[in-house]
Amino acid sequence: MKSYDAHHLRNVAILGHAGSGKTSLAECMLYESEEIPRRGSIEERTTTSDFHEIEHERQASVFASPLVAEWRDYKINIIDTPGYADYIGEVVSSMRVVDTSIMVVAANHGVEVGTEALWKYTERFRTPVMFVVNKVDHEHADFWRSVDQIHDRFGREAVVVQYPLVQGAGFNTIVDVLTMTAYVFPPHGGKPEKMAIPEQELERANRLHNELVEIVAENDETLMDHYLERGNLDVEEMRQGLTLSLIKRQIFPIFCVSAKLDMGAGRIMSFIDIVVPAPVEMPAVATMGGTMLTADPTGKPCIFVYRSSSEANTGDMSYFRVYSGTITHGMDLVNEQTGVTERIGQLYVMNGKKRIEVPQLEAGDLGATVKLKNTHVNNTLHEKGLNLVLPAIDFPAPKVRTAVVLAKNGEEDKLGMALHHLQEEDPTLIVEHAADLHQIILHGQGDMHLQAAKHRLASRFKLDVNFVPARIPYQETIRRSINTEYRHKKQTGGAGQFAEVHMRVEPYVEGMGAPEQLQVRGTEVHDLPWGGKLVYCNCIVGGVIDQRFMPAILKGVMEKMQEGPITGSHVRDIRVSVFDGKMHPVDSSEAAFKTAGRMAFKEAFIKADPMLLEPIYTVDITVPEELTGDVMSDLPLRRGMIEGVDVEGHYQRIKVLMPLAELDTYATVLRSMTQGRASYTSAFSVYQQVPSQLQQKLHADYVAHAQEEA
Ligand SMILES: Nc1nc2c(ncn2[C@@H]2O[C@H](COP(=O)(O)OP(=O)(O)O)[C@@H](O)[C@H]2O)c(=O)[nH]1
Ligand SMILES: [Mg+2]
Repeated sequence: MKSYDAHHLRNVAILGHAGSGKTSLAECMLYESEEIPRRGSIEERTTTSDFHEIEHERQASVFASPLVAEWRDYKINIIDTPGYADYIGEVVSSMRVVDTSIMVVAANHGVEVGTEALWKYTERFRTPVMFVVNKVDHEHADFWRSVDQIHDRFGREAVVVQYPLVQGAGFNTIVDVLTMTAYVFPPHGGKPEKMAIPEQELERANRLHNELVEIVAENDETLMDHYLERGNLDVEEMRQGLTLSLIKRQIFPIFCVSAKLDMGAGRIMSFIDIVVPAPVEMPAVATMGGTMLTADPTGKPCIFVYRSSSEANTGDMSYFRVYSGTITHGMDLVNEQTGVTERIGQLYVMNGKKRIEVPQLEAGDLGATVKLKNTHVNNTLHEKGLNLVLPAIDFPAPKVRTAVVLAKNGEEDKLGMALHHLQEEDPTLIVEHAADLHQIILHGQGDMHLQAAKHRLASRFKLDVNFVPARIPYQETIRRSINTEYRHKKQTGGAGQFAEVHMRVEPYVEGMGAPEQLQVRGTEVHDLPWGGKLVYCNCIVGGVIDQRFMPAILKGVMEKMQEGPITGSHVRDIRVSVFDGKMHPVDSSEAAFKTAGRMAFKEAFIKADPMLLEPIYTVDITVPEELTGDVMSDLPLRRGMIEGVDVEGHYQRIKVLMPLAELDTYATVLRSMTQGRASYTSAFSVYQQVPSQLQQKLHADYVAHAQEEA
């Protein structure tokens, strides 16, 4: 494949609700541009884009697939993205490096939840958008209803460029009101015959044509002048005007296709070539230091890595966009984040699992190379001597979690490495080695996302794992002050153990006074790694406990703070004052005092009105108006505390505080309650008291399992 410059490159991402036909459309584009000899289908599991086993099993895309089509004098880089919200990470990283979004809407369903969610991302990334209404051959296709919904949800800037002459089974003609031509397709699709628009359609076609011309003219003063003078715009003026309006998001043209019948993809590619902005026409990209990068092939070489993958088919690859300069095989580039110099080996463009070697990649292009050793997603690489960092992709925070356990022991190291790999490839998958919970926890975007990770562990890394519920990181504290004494005495064979400790255990609050009626000789304040404090006061008088045993007592207390008496959870916000005790001239030792310290603390804690705390999250739920009532009335059942409701277009946003214990199942609950039409984000907020009944139950469970000996 030859090298293309930034005037002859186009970068598009195909977006849309799951099942709208993105992968099928991409397949048509590859087939029509003769990139592939045969058109694959979802049903036969033969598309270029969905080549992973899991995608075949599910008959749906899981990964974003970089593809490439050469159409006339242009190279179109296409990233086919998955539609399910669970794989949003793949969409976000793709959108970061393309210029234009193609939003596919299925004519039989119209605007769906996914369409709306993805629309928000096009706003965030400020990409031009083309709508493609697919499946106009479908028996329930309603192109005009889809257009109405697009207008309603995304504004009047969405304008019809094409419409089907007849929908459903009889579909074979597209009326194009930009070229004012009817494209009539042969029964098996492909190349259409250009015909005059039928007489009876002319009125509608002319009206739509004029609407299109007017909106283009409105967006540019010079064009408006010409339009007013002549009552029309010539072809070149229309092209210029459309490109400018697309860039400024003042127009969202609507096209129609049947990907199933291969009717319409060619015309979409021609529009992409001629009208959709080239990388050079897009606004310059600012680096973190404020340097502006334009798609200049003679500029300083600079690339940004947006994706990394490890495939049996292709090997490990790093995917990047060239933001400036020209990248050639064998070039040395400095990774600004890791400081390492990487030699770029072979350069490729990808068509699904097929790698096509290219001699060079110019500014504005997308490409791949064999995985660079010390380079990760979000890294910027550039020529030596520069100092450029492109802004990182802002991946959405995880929504669900599960604990991972190996089906068989002995593969712990392998699992650790495999999980590291998965996280490297997919930054929306977060691996947490939760030492306090004794679990490895996987955080992801949804159940399907986690299941895909499990599938990948099995297929790519030959690791069999099970998912079990993630434990809740409860915390324990007390509400009352208690004095206690504990004597540890043991005679085992010759040597004995002896230590007696008297301590006061109190709830710690910021700014509290010194321990009453005790003489404080020293105070240590320990910030606990899990939050909260332990304050340790030495109140020993007359040397009843030797100074050298004081740290041992603290150690014992700390041991119990790590694994609290109520549920084995971390303990926080405690003041311990050791004020009396006894030693034995021979049998006292650090070990004995440590045990005495631990046991004294435990006994005091249990008597000091202990309280269990649980993590509470702020949950921000977005739900279609008509479902708000259902969602709101369900929240109290999940111990949700509603904080407020806001209106956002056709949606309502409910802000609610919810315990993590409930949130863990909420993704599934909300999906089934709203057929997937609601979504949420969540973030840790505070620790709050667990209801006493639940505390009693958790304590009983813990006591039944835990055994402790002094
Ligand atoms: N009737 C009809 N079905 C289509 C069309 N395009 C795709 N499909 C079917 O819709 C389903 C989803 O297609 P796919 O390309 O995987 O959608 P994606 O999830 O958006 O990538 C598959 O069963 C396709 O065969 C079309 O133009 N007409
Ligand atoms: Mg797909």
